[in-house]
Amino acid sequence: MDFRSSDTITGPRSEDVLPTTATAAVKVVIVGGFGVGKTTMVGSVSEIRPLTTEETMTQAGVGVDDNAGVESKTSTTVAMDFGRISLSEELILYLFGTPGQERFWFLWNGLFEGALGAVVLLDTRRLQVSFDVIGRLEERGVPFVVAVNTFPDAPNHPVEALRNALDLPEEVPIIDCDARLRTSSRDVLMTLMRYLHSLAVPFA
Ligand SMILES: Nc1nc2c(ncn2[C@@H]2O[C@H](COP(=O)(O)OP(=O)(O)O)[C@@H](O)[C@H]2O)c(=O)[nH]1
Ligand SMILES: [Mg+2]
Repeated sequence: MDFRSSDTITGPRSEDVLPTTATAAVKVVIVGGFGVGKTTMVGSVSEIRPLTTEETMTQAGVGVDDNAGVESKTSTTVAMDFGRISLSEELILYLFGTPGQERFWFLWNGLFEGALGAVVLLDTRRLQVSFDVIGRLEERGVPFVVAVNTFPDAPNHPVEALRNALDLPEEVPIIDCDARLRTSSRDVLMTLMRYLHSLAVPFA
């Protein structure tokens, strides 16, 4: 397995050291079906070099993993992606990207433990691949926002149509993003934090 960012252990790099002003650390999970951009988002937004357990896909996955629509994808996240971002001088988010394929879902319980919230990434060409994760979050009571990742030939559904298709309540934020861009991914996380805040302080 290729732990790309931890090949040599030489002590902490300066970017890895937490700012002394940090007072709160929050765990956030990035979820969604296979190939929706989870690894990309953790990578674009993380201040530390993200740890990713990406493996080259092999024949063994043929017929097991559903990669319809993302046939050009040659690697896949086996266990998880891990990154970190400071949203302010005080607030640090630890990001955990979950594996996309159903055969790795046994890892999910641990990944959700202690998570304050989640980002559900969507590819509008393949909405159905993210249905299941939404159900799982609802079952576990983990609050989430939905981020529609912009792929070039993806249909552009109005937000209300998406809300209906996903059967989401009015208050759940649905926003567009480009997971490859740091600013866009950061906006998604800010939206999640504002949403979590609104749930904690309903009448503020
Ligand atoms: N056009 C476009 N491609 C993206 C975007 N996000 C991810 N990709 C590509 O989509 C593929 C799947 O992304 P990846 O992050 O591995 O998906 P994961 O399975 O959810 O971790 C990769 O080839 C990415 O380069 C995006 O916002 N726009
Ligand atoms: Mg991945």
